[in-house]
Amino acid sequence: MGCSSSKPADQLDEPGLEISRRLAARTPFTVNEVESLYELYKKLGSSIVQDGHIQKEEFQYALFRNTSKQNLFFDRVFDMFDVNRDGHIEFEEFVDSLSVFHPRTPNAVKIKSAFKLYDLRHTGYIEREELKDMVLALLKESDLALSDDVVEQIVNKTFNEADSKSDGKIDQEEWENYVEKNPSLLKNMTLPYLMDITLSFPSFVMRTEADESEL
Ligand SMILES: [Ca+2]
Ligand SMILES: [Ca+2]
Ligand SMILES: [Ca+2]
Repeated sequence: MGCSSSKPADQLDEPGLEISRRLAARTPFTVNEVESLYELYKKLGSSIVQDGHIQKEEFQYALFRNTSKQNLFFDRVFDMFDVNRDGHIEFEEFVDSLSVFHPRTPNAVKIKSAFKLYDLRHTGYIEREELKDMVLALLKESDLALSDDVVEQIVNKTFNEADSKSDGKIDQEEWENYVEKNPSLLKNMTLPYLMDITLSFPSFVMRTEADESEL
């Protein structure tokens, strides 16, 4: 399947029943839900650059309502969605990546994806600095201002608990054990509204439009 075309969104081909079925077979989404996701994809993919793919700015705008804020966590989420690293999110990447956040997706899959999110420098391990950068980014996102000392304490405590082999880095296995003991770490890896996409997305989209017009 070619994905080099850059047709305007309104001329984009529908994904077709075969692709919808294939995506439904490998994700928790039904064929109908995949089709609803396509409507959302088209909408997001033409919100800034009218080429039908989701660009980084469009993705950032969809998540944060702005295109300028620097956010470490966002960069990693975008990398996670852009599997083939061509700078935009194709429809199949969109559905596959969203499916990770589905309530019915096994925790093992979520744990692996969370590990990749935290391994900011793609070294195959979560290093202490990466954990700290991540904690800082998440605190900033939630507008929590904690002193450096407190942040250091959180990072040290977390790191020492997770690094059970005490080699100064968290490997995949240590991470799995740590998350099993601290399941709240996976909270961000589940989006409850993905449970019933056909019903929830229309209202999600409408609410989004209402928010914009209030500005
Ligand atoms: Ca891509
Ligand atoms: Ca790393
Ligand atoms: Ca370790």
